[in-house]
Amino acid sequence: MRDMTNTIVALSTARGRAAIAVIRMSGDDAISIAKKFFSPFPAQPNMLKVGKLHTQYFDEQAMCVYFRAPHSYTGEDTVEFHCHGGTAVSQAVIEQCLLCGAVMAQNGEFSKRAFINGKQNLTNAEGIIEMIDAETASAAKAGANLLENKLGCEIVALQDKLLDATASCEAALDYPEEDLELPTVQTVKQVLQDTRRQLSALIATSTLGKVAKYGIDVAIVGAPNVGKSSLLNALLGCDRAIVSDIRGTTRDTLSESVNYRDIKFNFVDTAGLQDTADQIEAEGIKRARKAADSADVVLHVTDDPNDRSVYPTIRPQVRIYNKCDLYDSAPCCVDSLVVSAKSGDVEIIKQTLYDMFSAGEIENSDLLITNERHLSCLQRAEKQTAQTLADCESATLDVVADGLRQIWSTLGEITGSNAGEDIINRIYSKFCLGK
Ligand SMILES: Nc1nc2c(ncn2[C@@H]2O[C@H](COP(=O)(O)OP(=O)(O)O)[C@@H](O)[C@H]2O)c(=O)[nH]1
Ligand SMILES: [Mg+2]
Repeated sequence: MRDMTNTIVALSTARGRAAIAVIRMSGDDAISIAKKFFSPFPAQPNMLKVGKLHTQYFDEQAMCVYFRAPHSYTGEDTVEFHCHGGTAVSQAVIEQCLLCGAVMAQNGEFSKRAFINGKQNLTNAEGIIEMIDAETASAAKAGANLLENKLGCEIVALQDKLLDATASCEAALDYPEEDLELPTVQTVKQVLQDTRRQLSALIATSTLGKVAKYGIDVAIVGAPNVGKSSLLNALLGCDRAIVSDIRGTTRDTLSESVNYRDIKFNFVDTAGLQDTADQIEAEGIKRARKAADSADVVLHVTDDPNDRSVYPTIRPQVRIYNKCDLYDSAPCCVDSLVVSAKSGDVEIIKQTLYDMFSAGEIENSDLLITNERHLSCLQRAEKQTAQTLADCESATLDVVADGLRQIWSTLGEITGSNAGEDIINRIYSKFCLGK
């Protein structure tokens, strides 16, 4: 592990031209280093103070605030300089910090120190990453819930009950003469059944969690010239794909996302499906099939009201009858959504998909599993719970106690109370520099 005793520095705001830049320094020497070139240094912590920041190249009018350990993000003494933005100023300030004894921080090192100093757990950290990466309100909300430690609290509560159960097993094993074995197994079974129920409920939220975090992948497929590309443009509200009445215009897949309400839709327009001798078109059709098979849902577009064909895919599909403007009265297609890409009104498609994936429930959901690492720990813990429940019937109490410890430890990987250094490093390396 990297030396935690040195003082680290990094730019915390985005690089490039901007109104201000924030440079953050954390560690035992942060305050003494800052005092060497910023004056007047703030008289007390947590207060921004205007002053002169002296660099090798120029003096900068800046603001400075410091936080005393442990009352800072990292849990260490921390200093922040709020300077003019742009590359040269922040670079000069960082150089000044380095000259006076700081070292460059690594990606996520401030947050990693916060973790090591007990200021945050791994789920908090992952919540921060999800919030920074969020492109929709629902993705940000899922991150905020993690940051608020909702999952962490639920996991710790589960772990507490498992620990109590383990303790009662150990008591029964230590004092066999008291004849505690039978009542202990009954209590343990109850705890395991409750744990299993809670784990299954958490795992079940991951379907909606995926929608909140990544959005819904939608492939648009169908015969040539039915209006797939026109539909994509209408769904996006912009002229993205080339539209023409020449068959085979779209040869490659074309992906574009759009937010609808608080959800991201990732649409893929594809080459029209037909028998073809053209090698490039054939490749396009292959890609279309692949896009359909990896989508969450397939829009099977047709311009023939009598077409009842089903697109061959294992994914759910919605039939879209396009070009309804060609008819005086729109034909009735019970099992299709009737639209006109030409008119641009395709709201019904987005609304149908939104409802199909219960996206409206995201807003009211308290906690969604959005992180694959969490999901895999929960699934592993659930398997171990099922096994330990089976052991309650057939194995000895020491085997059951072992099982309980295993579940406890798997759950601990989620919050990081029991995570290996490689996992911790992997998570924090995903952070930006300066976070
Ligand atoms: N009348 C009418 N024509 C449409 C509509 N959508 C597409 N078209 C026309 O159908 C032809 C093929 O459209 P395009 O989007 O390229 O179809 P694709 O091959 O399925 O991608 C073009 O001439 C479009 O202008 C529609 O809703 N109404
Ligand atoms: Mg097309």
